[in-house]
Amino acid sequence: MSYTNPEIIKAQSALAAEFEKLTEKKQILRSKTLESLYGALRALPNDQKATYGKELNELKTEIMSWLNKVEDNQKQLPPIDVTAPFDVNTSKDEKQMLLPVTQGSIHPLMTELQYIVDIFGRMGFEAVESRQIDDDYHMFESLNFPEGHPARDDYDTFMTTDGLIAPAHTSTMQNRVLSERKKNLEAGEAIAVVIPDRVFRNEDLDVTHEHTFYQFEGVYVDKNITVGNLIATLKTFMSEYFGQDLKAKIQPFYFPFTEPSFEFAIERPDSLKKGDTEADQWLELLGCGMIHPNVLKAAGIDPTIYTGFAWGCGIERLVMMKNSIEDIRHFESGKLDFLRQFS
Ligand code: FA5
Repeated sequence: MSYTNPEIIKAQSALAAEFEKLTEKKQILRSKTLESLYGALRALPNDQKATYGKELNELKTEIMSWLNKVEDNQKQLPPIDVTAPFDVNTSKDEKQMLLPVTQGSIHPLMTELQYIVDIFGRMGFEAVESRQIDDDYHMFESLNFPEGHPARDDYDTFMTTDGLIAPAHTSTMQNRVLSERKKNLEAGEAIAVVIPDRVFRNEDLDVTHEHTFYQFEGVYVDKNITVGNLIATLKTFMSEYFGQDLKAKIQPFYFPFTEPSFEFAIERPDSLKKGDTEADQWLELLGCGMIHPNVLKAAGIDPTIYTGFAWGCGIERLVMMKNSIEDIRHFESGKLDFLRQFS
């Protein structure tokens, strides 16, 4: 295939070289080179998207043809007994291979998660994965929720019989990232981390509430950090993510691990409007605030020298806003007609 875009031409030969070296050939679909081309597509002005996107699709088709070729070469079909009655030589597995197969695609939440991490990467934030099982210290104690604190009820989640917890928020990672990176501060550098992962809650389900969903946490600490830095960071992210300036509202809230604490909401599109009251017009996207001095102390950071902010944002709700998706439960439904709209 011949391409005209210099970026795609360069990526094509880099991908071909990468493909040559891979033992697990399918890994080529996860190549950073390919991902960054998709990242670049999203960042392009609308009038350039069509040409670039067309070449990118052609490149993807070319890569699929490399994979198909490898698969064909690997297929060693056993000799057929032509005298046998119909089909007896075909094993169940082989029959499945003969059925028409449609190519799968990356789940829209994972594509968006990657995009979010890319944006923060460009803003100087390092990405760290959270975890799907944790302990009471990280989920509560280190976040200034002592035993018996009433706000623990807001994070009602699943527990194993021996007391391990399926985290209800990505804040469960705050103490770890702060403790591990306090040396950055001593070296005169800020701590700037974004932490995406799956979280779990005992929740009444509705169009904007799931029991299992994705969040990304942000943690930033340095000298002289203020609420102004927090708001500027979130607004920069939101306008980059949505590609436009949005009507946003920041209102006071309470979290044990931030002081002051806020909720950040943006105006709901019509498809997500619930009713006519003022509160119905807004969709809460994230919780945020200035990291509580006790949380900094628990990580060995002196709150009289350093200050910082943190936030935790629901990824499904962001994607819903961007694509006017009316029900959060579509994401986990496995409905192909829903998923195909994103491939
Ligand atoms: C928290 O989870 C805090 N950890 C956020 C935080 C982090 C505050 C750091 C301060 C500093 P909250 O419970 O409000 O806060 O959830 C944060 C976001 O997750 C919500 O704004 C929403 O976008 C999303 N979210 C919460 N519950 C659900 C749910 N059941 N289904 C889908 N998204 C949800």
